[in-house]
Amino acid sequence: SRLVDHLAIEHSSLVSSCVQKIAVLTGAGVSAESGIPTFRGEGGLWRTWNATELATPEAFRESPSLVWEFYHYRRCVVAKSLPNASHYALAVLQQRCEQEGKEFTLLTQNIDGLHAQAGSTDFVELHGSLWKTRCCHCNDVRVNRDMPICAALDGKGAPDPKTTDAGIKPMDLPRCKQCNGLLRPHVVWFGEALESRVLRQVDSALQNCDLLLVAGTSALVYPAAGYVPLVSALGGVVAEFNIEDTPASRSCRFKFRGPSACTIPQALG
Ligand code: BJW
Repeated sequence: SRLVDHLAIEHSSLVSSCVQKIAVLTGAGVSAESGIPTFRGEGGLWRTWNATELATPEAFRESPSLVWEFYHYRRCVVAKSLPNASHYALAVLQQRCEQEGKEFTLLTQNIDGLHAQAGSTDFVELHGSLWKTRCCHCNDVRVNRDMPICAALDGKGAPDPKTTDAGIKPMDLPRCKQCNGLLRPHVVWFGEALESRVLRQVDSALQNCDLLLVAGTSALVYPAAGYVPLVSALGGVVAEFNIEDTPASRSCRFKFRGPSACTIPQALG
């Protein structure tokens, strides 16, 4: 569109001249065109559950079997998905910034790992990873790409609302190789704090940030929801890529409306 062309010109001049420090914040919308449902949009339901209702420590305490079924399903969906043009364009932007001696940090709320698959490096996973587990007993964190992650989950996790819950006994759910404690996905649920190492990386990325690109997030969930107003208040320029307005939009100088797999490559082109 003409708006995008205009902003692309603005953007390239910004990136090539005065911009020295760039941060990117991504959310579920950037993976939507890879076939991964967002939380608050269409496809945000799993069985009769709103996805965000299962992303809680309470849900896991109440039914570890149900929550593991949900994450097993999502591992299956992501394992079959590929990065899209927005993931690739951000990986290229990182390379370009590094060649030009600019500071670049990608902050993602997504747990799917598609940025890595597209070639991004050293990015910060604010909400953890679908491909890591943590022991509820000894806290051991490790990468786990086993499919299925345990025998009892084989063939389980169907999203259809008529599906009967598998009701897997805790002893048959994923268990820790060190201490046999119950494993959980190494992700950040509501009410849980982000890792302090992650929060330090965010602080350092946003301090004196000249340009923040924010893509595919509803900007409703804190602390990430606070990053756009923060950068804007500190004098940085914010550009938003989303199919619709969000609470962050008012703090954004540039708004690229449309699917991020189109708008990000076009704007960064
Ligand atoms: C497209 C598109 C396309 C679609 N192209 N765009 C301050 C005030 C009020 C509350 C709090 C606060 N501080 C903390 C809280 C509590 C809570 C919170 O924020 N609640 C809000 C609901 C109000 N936050 C927390 O609990 C956080 N912890 C914390 O802050 O600790 C300290 C603390 C604790 C307790 C009290 C106070 C302080 C932890 C938050 C963890 C969030 N976890 C989840 C699950 C992760 C694991 C998993 O994936 O299963 O993270 S919830 C879910 O939401 C997930 C996402 O990363 C996150 C954000 O969602 P996202 O990515 O924005 O997706 P959607 O679906 O919401 O939006 C998609 C967007 O894409 C839309 O805008 C579409 O338009 C767009 N889109 N297609 C471009 N093709």
